[in-house]
Amino acid sequence: MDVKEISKNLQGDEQETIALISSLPSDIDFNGTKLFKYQSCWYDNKTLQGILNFQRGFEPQETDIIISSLPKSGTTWLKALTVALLERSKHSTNHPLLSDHPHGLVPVLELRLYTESSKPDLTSFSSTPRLFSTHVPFHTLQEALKNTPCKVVYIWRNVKDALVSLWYFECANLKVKIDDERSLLESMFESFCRGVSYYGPFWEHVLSYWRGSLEDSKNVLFLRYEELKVEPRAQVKTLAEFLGVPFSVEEEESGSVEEILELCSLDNLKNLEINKIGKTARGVEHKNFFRKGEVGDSKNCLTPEMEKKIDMIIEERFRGADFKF
Ligand code: PAP
Repeated sequence: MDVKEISKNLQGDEQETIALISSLPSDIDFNGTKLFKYQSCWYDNKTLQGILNFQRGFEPQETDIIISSLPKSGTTWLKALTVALLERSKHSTNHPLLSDHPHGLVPVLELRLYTESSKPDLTSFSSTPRLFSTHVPFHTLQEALKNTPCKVVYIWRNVKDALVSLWYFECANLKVKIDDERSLLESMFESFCRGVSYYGPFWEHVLSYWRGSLEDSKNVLFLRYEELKVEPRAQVKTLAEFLGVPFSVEEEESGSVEEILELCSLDNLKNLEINKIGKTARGVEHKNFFRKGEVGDSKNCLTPEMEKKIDMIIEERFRGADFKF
């Protein structure tokens, strides 16, 4: 698709948009999709349109909460936990998680709300706080937030596990057998290592939020999937405090933390009727978002050479950052 076609769907500022997209470097990812490099990360044209609309048109409110992640890094889990934390006093029965998938409850700004327009109708998000999500890196998000001190929660995951998770997800969506698609994993791996991958390179992404959390720890929380797996209780309490809804002593004593963890557990979410049968607004089957949720599962799929190459890239790119990786 050429730049003129891309600009066709954009609202306002068309000349500026044409000039902007024409000036961007482009490349091809593992499945032949043309990606554009914008603010140091890569997007297909539709996502890029959504991002530009989002940056131009979003009117943030100080009470907004934005969940952010690279795809396949624990987004669904974090969305469920956040909804469960915020809604815990309101819903003893009829919980929102029983009637919609976490992605339905917390839409992705650039992939759902801002795809067609820089002024989507957000009146259905009238309750406070408004809860949204994004996959864009921190610097790109900041432009959309326009200095408004919203709460941003970022989750990231061992990139080898995220890569393998993405492979399974693609195969499930394409309804192809994983064993027949080894070459797909190899192509994804190449794109991933080159840094030319959807929303990647992962190192730009993770480091952007890491720096953001160091600069503004009051408003940016940096979580890790593996830590949430190892010490869910402590991590969920940290999340609740960060969001301004800490657990009271009575709640802790009555088992409220455990209830939320159980409600949002992989097994529980996977077995909810709504997640067994439904589809997202983009047509993805809800069940495809729930698989094993294991730390280190990539070992079963990547060759030792692949692992070594990713480890070397991580080591080099994250050198100097003092977080566990
Ligand atoms: P998304 O980017 O498409 O939203 P995301 O939710 O970030 O996907 O990641 C999906 C992974 O989270 C899957 O990992 P796996 O392929 O290694 O199994 C999925 O199983 C896992 N996951 C989903 N829900 C939960 C949960 N409640 N607890 C733990 N892991 C979960």
